Amino acid sequence: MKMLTFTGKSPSEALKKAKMQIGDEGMLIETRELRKKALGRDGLYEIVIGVDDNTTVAEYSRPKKPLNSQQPVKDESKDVLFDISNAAEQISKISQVTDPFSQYEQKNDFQVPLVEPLELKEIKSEINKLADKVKIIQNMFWDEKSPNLSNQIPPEFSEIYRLASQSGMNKEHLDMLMQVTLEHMPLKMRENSATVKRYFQTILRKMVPIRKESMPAVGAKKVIMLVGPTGVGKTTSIAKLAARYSFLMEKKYKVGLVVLDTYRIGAVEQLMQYARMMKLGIETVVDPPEFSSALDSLKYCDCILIDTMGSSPYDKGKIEKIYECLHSNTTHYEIDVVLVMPSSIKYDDLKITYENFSSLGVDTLMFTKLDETRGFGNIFSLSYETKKPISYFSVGQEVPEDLVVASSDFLIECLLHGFNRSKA
Ligand SMILES: Nc1nc2c(ncn2[C@@H]2O[C@H](COP(=O)(O)OP(=O)(O)OP(=O)(O)O)[C@@H](O)[C@H]2O)c(=O)[nH]1
Ligand SMILES: [Mg+2]
Repeated sequence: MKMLTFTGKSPSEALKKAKMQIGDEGMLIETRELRKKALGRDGLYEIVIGVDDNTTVAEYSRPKKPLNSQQPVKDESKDVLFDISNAAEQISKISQVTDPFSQYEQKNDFQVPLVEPLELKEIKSEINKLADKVKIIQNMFWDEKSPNLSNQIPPEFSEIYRLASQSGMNKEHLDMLMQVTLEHMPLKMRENSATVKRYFQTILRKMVPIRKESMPAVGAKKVIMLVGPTGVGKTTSIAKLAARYSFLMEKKYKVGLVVLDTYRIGAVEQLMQYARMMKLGIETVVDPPEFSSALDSLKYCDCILIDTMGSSPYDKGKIEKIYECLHSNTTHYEIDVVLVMPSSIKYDDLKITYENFSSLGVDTLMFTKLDETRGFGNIFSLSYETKKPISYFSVGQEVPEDLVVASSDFLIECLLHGFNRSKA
């Protein structure tokens, strides 16, 4: 076997040269990095290809035979099993580049020539670059410019700036995020809006506080109280959670319900119906002193879910009643207070709502009606501002399926690309 050496700015380029001279007959023996790629300087790579002694090195012309009828490369050594086409794939993986000249594809166990020649790929790549430029130009006409940052925002950032500002995100948060992205993003990544968007998406994900769902250990309890304005979906969410904990998880938990909402005719009946359907214990509380005994009578349960009366942010009386219940709790159960808010209201209104309920010691946030909303920046901003983690999302009226355990991936996907049920 003869050893031939080829060099190039990348392993792919070296392989391309090899392919031009010896076709697909050789075997990739080794890839070496002779010089690292640095700013303003190309890298230098060397590949060693083993070829049969009889192979003549010449300008390569494409084999006439279809590849699927060619002989596979002989298996001479366990370490060098790749033919050149396979090697290209391997090198791409090693050097994290896409193979710019792979001219074959796998179909039904055979390698067949790709219909897409190199020139076409190059044209496609040029079109992509052009499309990116058009997108950038379009985005330069964004309506709102940041007074503090507009001079510094490069055109490649305009798409994410537009998306984020249209999402209802608080303006200060948006400017701060742009600043962080501009400061920390590696220069190389700024070249096109797709990589800028990916980087921005990663930063956003890291900034959303999320509470991982945790279930009680043997003997322990999970007690959750849902509080929030009227009509936001508290009772529906209690029903979804009850179904999730008692039937839908790997382990089935014993669930009990408590209703504090005895103000409204029908409020108790709404939850009673769910309790009957799922065969769950349910207790009603009219006055705060009854609260502890209601919890106590559900002590056989692993999870206790407490529904409360909806209170307008300006109705301090109802919030005080809930407060009294929480403070009259003589059991040793720790109660997780979940503030439920609709995603359809503006950031400023979410903030007022949060402030009004904060006296209850909010532990986590739950956002409902994501299916009725377009922007999700308000959710991002509220959780970022309050540092309160999000525990669940409600994405529709259906019990139990329209409940999503919170994740930053899901929220940021909604924020940048809109709500998509299939990504929940
Ligand atoms: N589209 C949509 N509707 C929802 C969602 N969650 C709840 N709803 C609907 O919102 C309405 C009010 O839901 P409830 O669960 O009664 O709200 P609540 O917060 O308990 O209301 P009050 O007890 O009156 O304060 C119902 O028609 C629900 O079906 C959701 O995520 N998306
Ligand atoms: Mg209710």
